[in-house]
Amino acid sequence: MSGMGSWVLCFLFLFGSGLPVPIMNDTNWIKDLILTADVVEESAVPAMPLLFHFNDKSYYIGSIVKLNFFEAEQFCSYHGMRLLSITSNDENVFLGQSLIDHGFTSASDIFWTSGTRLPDEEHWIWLTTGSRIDFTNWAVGEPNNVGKVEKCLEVNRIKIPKKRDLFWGDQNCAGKLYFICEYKRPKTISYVIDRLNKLVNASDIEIVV
Ligand SMILES: [Ca+2]
Repeated sequence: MSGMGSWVLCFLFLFGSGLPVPIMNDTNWIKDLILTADVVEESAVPAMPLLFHFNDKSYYIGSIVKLNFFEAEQFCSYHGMRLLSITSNDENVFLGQSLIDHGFTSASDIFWTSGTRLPDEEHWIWLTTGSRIDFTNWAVGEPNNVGKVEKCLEVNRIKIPKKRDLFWGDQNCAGKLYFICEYKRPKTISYVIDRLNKLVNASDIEIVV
């Protein structure tokens, strides 16, 4: 079994055991995930999770598999984190530079945040905190709500190669993208590192779906 295949099965095992995770119980969704993971593997993205820190937050780059907005939030929360919120220019620049440092600058490197305007389809909020989005860094022409179905907020480094900060855009929430989780850093980061190590070390688990 390939390393990525093991990762996918590990992922399915974690979501299929323990706490109830309604979305993950959908068989068709699981088939989609496996198919998506095969595509991800072919694109040779980094095989290991990435973790970095800024002020009191730690961030995890979800680049193992592409998920929709809701699945991404579920992945983060299941693993003790939450989907990304960006509350300042400093944080936005830091994240942009971090993605550059880790090589996430290709056209396929687009990441879900927890930003959405689903509640009233007008005002943007961070879903995970309930806070209104005050600081923004929309790219020119965004948010453009193409097809009137773009209700969730993605970030990427595609269109501003000479700047360090993140480009923001609205996107269809059902789209499959990478994602960034965040975690309020405790006094020691050992808890987060321990959880990620468990994810990595569990890669030999085999599950029959
Ligand atoms: Ca858009």
